[in-house]
Amino acid sequence: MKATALAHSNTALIKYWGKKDEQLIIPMNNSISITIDALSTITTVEFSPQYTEDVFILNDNKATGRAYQRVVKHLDLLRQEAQRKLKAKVVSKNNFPTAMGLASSASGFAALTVAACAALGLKKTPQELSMLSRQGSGSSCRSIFGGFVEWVKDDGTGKSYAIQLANEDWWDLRDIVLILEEKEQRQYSTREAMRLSMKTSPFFAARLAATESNLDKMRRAIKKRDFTLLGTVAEHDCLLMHAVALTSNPWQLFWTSATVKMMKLVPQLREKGLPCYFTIDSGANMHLLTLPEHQESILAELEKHHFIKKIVCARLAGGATIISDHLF
Ligand code: 2P0
Repeated sequence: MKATALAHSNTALIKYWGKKDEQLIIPMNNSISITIDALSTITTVEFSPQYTEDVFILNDNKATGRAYQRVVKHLDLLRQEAQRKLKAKVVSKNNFPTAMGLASSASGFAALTVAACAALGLKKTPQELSMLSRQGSGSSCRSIFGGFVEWVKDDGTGKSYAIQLANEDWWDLRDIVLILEEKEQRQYSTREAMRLSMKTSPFFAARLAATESNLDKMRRAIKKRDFTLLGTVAEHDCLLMHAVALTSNPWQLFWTSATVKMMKLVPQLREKGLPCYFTIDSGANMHLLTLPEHQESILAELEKHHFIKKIVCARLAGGATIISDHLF
């Protein structure tokens, strides 16, 4: 009863921000993302009578507190599905430092769901895996799939899961991940920030009203491989999400001065004839979206700016998969 899975992180082009159901993690709006290869998690799960309690080891450290509790809760959900009671050992490794302020819950919960279901002998379709993963961490339901992915808030029957809009070979988009701050400086967890935004920001409803049309534009941009449309809409939706966060009570500002510097640089790069657009999640770091033919020139420009701490170049990746090399 042991299995190992590999899953990649994803970058939201239309953001998930606000839950209709906090327990089941049903979002207020559909979201669209790309699954990217540079940030990934490998997780091995083993269920065995030899374990007297669940153990979770992340990047060689035994997890405790909230991180541990979230994993145990997710294992409980999967055990319930399989009608098993065995405790598990979970060993997980990110190929990027967790403290870098980059999302690890998406790749983390997708890998955990796929590995644990296989270890429990649960035969699940990708759609079912996506629904299970969603209950661990919302954005992870998109990482079950590769390429371009939409998380559907409700399929008409009350079910919420991700679907693939196009696979990773459809369009060679590039996501240049700019590490601007190496330590997370958040006052609130993303989960809490989302809750505060929904409860208190007068802009929450306005963003929600704009989202249907932005989703339509994004689907069209992907279908037609229209980079200007994709970039413009992604940048706009990112700013809508941050405007909501900023106008919540207490207010949430995820950017640092380095983020703002970088935001101002992006239109200047475009004026120099380098097509690129930014998107930012609930942190200070930035994703710069571009096309392969412009990547080298953009990197040469970015090298001039020493406030950028690290650059990770990503391409689109496939969905979460079982792999044969176990971590223990
Ligand atoms: C997204 N984020 O669409 C948005 C944009 C952050 C900013 O999904 O509470 O860690 O576990 O469902 O999935 C991060 O939220 O939150 C996220 P939970 P999650 O990518």
